[in-house]
Amino acid sequence: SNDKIGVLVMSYGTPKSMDDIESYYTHIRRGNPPTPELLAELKGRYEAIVGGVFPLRENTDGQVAGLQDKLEQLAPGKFVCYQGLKHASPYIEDGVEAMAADGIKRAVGIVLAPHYSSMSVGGYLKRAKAKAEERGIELAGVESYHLHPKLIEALTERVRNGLAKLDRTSGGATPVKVLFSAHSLPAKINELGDPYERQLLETSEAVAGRAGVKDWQFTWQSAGRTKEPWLGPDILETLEKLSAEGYKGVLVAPVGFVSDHLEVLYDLDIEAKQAAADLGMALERIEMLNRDPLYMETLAESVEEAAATLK
Ligand code: FEC
Repeated sequence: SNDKIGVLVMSYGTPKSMDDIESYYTHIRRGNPPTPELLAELKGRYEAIVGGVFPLRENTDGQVAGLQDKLEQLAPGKFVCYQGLKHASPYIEDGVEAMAADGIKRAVGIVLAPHYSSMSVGGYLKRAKAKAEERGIELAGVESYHLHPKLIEALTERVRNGLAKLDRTSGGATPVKVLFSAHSLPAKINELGDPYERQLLETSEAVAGRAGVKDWQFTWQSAGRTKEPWLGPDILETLEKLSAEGYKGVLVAPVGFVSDHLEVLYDLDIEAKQAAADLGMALERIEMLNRDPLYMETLAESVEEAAATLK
């Protein structure tokens, strides 16, 4: 057996290639293939951003490597990281199998998303725990780290830099609104007492407070293409309102995401930016965390804390 603690680092996953988009989308839709229209629309969005590379893969690889380095500094020889993806290979279950093959008996599961929802992080942890149990591995899950001081510090720095950039690119346009955002989820989560919305507001408030931003609000983005109601208002609706209220500049801070990927590079940088321009507003977005050292420390410290609960 292996005395090291396995760290299952979980992320969303992205297609391997343009030809792989259909099977990836089918997995997201729990085995239901998308209609030709939906598939064409998604392919169009990837074509607009990728240029042959799916950035989420490289960013997740970098985050896993960065976390391993940070854990090695904190506690030499104690932890070994494995990757497990929700919708692509290596899947969450593959990551647990790899730990089992290495003789790992104790593990921590952490998701590259700071806020807990039963429909997001809860789903990842459920799959990880089920497989770990089957393989006789004790696994402690990190549910959220949305108020970790180093995460707040990293985001605060990005909001400050983003405001300076917006000021430069817009020629000092005012007034400016800071829009915190995250991936929408079906509205029914709130009836289930889900902490997702509350945690997102807590992160937004903490960052706005530290950055000295008074004029901010929270909005949703990237709602799914299904008939059920999703949490709103959506960012495109919010932009229309802001324009009607006389705003000239918008800084988007997508605090629910930690990486450059489709939902940021397309939904914000292309779609929302164009919508803002059509409404006469300048729009910039904060830089994503990717492999930021403060984010790596946030993850490493959260892993150590969870590891302390293992038998
Ligand atoms: O760059 C990439 O290749 C992947 C970008 C990507 C990230 C991401 C994160 C989250 N999602 C969340 C929830 C949902 C729900 C549905 C849903 C659907 C999609 C589709 C694509 C997609 N998501 Fe995603 N998501 C990313 C990509 N997501 C593509 C399918 C087309 C579309 O609807 O746009 C709806 C599923 C259904 O139809 O039933 C729900 C949540 C996150 C943030 C937390 C996390 O990272 O896990 C929540 C990145």
